[in-house]
Amino acid sequence: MSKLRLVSFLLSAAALYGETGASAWLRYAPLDGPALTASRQAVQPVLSVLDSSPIAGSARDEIIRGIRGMLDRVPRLESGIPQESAIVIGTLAELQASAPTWKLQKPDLIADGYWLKTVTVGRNRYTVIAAINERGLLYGSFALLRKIAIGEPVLQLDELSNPYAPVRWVNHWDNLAGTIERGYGGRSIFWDAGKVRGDLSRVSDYGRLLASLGINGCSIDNVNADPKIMSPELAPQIARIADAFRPWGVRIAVSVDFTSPQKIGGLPTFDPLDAKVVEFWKTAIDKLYQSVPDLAGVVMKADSEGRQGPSAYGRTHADAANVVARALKPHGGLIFYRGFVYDNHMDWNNPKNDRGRAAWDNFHDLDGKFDDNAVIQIKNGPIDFQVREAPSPLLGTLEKTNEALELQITQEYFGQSKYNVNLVPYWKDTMDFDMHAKGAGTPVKALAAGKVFHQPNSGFVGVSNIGLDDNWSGNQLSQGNLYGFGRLAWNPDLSSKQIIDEWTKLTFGLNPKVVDTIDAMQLSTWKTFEHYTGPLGLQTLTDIVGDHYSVNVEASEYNGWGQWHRADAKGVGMDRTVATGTGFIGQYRPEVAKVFESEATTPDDLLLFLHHVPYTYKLHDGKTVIQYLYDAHYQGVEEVAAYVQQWKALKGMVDEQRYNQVLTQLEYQHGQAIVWRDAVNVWFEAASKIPDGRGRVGHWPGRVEAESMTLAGYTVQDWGKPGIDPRGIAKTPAPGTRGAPVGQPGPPQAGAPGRGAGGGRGGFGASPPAEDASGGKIVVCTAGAAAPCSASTKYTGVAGTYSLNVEYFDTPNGASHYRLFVGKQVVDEWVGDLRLPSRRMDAGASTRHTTEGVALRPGDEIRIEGKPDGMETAALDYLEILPDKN
Ligand code: GCV
Repeated sequence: MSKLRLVSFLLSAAALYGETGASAWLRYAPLDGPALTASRQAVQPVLSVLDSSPIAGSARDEIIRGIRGMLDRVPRLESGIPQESAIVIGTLAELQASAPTWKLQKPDLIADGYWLKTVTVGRNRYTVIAAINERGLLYGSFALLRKIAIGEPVLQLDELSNPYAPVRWVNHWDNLAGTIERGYGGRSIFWDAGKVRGDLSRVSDYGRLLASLGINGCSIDNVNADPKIMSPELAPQIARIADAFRPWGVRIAVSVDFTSPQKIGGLPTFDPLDAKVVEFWKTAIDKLYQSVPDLAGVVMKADSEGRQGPSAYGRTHADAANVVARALKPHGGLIFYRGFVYDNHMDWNNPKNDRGRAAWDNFHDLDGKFDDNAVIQIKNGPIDFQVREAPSPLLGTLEKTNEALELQITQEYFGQSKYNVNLVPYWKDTMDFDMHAKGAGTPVKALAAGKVFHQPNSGFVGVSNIGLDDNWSGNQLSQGNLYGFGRLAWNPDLSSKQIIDEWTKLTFGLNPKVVDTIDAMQLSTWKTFEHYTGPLGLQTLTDIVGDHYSVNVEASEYNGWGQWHRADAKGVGMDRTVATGTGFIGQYRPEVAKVFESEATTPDDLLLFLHHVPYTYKLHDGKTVIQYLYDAHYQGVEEVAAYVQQWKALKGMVDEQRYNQVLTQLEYQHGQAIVWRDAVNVWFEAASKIPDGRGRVGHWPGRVEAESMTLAGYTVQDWGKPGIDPRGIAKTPAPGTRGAPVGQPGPPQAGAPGRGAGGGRGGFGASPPAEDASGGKIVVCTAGAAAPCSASTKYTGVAGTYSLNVEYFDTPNGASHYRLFVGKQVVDEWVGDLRLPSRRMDAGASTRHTTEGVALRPGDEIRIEGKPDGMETAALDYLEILPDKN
């Protein structure tokens, strides 16, 4: 065995034992079998790079790294056109100069695009990576390596790939302190304690990941911008980030605060039409460009969620965007002005109020008033990245303005880093939606890319999900969302299947069983998540005034944030029709509005997003809405349970470290899906008073409520009766109470997980909703660690082997210790030390511990002992005794 082979062998053996996920989809794992043979035949171990730019240098290093990793060969570097078979990287101009006889021409190649072309000259075969600019060379190199890694033939290539849109950016909501708003992958790779980090090696690693997807821009600070980002002392530090990204062709942008002229410039005003304000922006932007000459531009959030904007002076969003656009113009920079503008203090009692209308209401009249380097950045849905929304009508409205589609890669409302939800099918759904903006055939993707109305500065922006965690995104699988965003931004015509399949192969290897299992799972996760969190367009029924994670059916109601679903005793859904509702549907072009206006033609999965219907309303298949809600939640749980089993079947085929991490994640998600199912179903059954036709809701086989067990030290806490908040039941609210939510929600806190107290029964400080606890009650141990508490029950079923599920509450303020006994024997023990998003004892903290294979006989005593820690009370919800599946 050669030395190199030995090294690769050891590396691959180590890889099977453990991978951290740090290499993400750029693992370049050694190939074997036919894939290795075919690629070794096709890929020449000689490389010549005609271009001398640093970006082409990255391409060169990447090709060497990739071939070395996958094919166990170290390519020899040559210059010019080698007289032997080789990989040749060069711009078309360079290729034409060095190899005029090849007559390489590709008139349809555009900036950043690449052409992979095999040229045969005599006995020599050249794999050519051609482009018209440096970035194209890098992107083409990554494309070639991707093909090799996923086992595609590369012997005879003739493949042109141009980017679908010029703008392919990621935004970061990183705070200068180093925290990340809605970030679940650790602290910021850019910032720490108000400064740019000393060690930016992760930034350059990240640049490499972005470049592999063709992403060419990255904003480095939160859109809830800290005015200090414009302070002169930060400029040279920001320049270091730009330096780290530059070899990867990624240009940086900064998010700026609209009040900067006042807060940083010391002016008495930030009125965009004031001459001094105009001067401030010009000078400040000029200074930034002195430090970062290739700055891509700025991002701005104004008049939104407590941030000040042009309305302070009666000015328009166009006035606001243009004052900055004009400062950027001489440098070729763009401003991304966010369309996410709405009033978060709306009167919830007024049935005509609708946050969904806000983006269109704010921007459609301004079409044509924005400068040509201003881009309106529009979230995919009119509310806020919910599990399913109709596409924002504003996307189909602007004809004379650049627009960009904003997607959220970070899973704020999708279980954060705890759940496995692949968002590619969701994004595809939006991107392919025909807005009929110019007759049929104008899908969102084409509008966002500026193809329909010929806007040159358009494209796709994703709110990124990465941080300093080894695996980037807080878990192994969420990396697939960054990958998917990048691939879609490059080519939204790719299918979900193709993108997910590529990612699976790159991330977990080519074993067909592994690939088929993960592909099928990832393709279905969005719908699974929808089933147990927000079917029929209900949106995510999550704690929107708290952690945006825990189930909390009513958190969206009775407050000004406007994520209302208006479920009451008779029906559910937002009436957004023109005829009787908020008129939102009228914001679509007539062809789309016609479909949405009628309940009969609205697709079932958007029904409750667009209509208020009685619980007995029949869906297209004849099932009632209420029964569908019950069934979907049961279905979602079964689907997650199946993921656990499917993943277990991959044991030994995925390295142990990632195998175990994913298994733990899926098992946890299964427990949470049950919590969601029960809370939502119990709430709707209580509200509608229509029982589940299949008799499941409220009847859980094998469940023993903790409060009904024999308790020693534990005391019972009663969370009340599930159902509609009295504010929703009151027919005529007392004078003066209309529109006065309890505890006005505050603006979002940078880096904090919620929006302060108020609204529904959510928010910190408020007691958790009754349906968060099985039976509305839990038991808590307040005796302290010195005197553990216990809850016991006598087993009365038939003898056999069982799984024991203990549902307990894991809060961040302690690590309680649990022991599970059968008779005198300890059959399991564990510590409640998960880092969950939930900050209080509620559904988000409710956690399931499963002990499989426990032999039970009638009369056995099952005892759970809980030892509290810190502020955590070793609280228990229930014990469940279920026949063992294995
Ligand atoms: C950066 C939602 C999120 C906020 C985010 C905001 C936005 O409201 O909860 O954290 O703020 O969207 O997109 O500006």
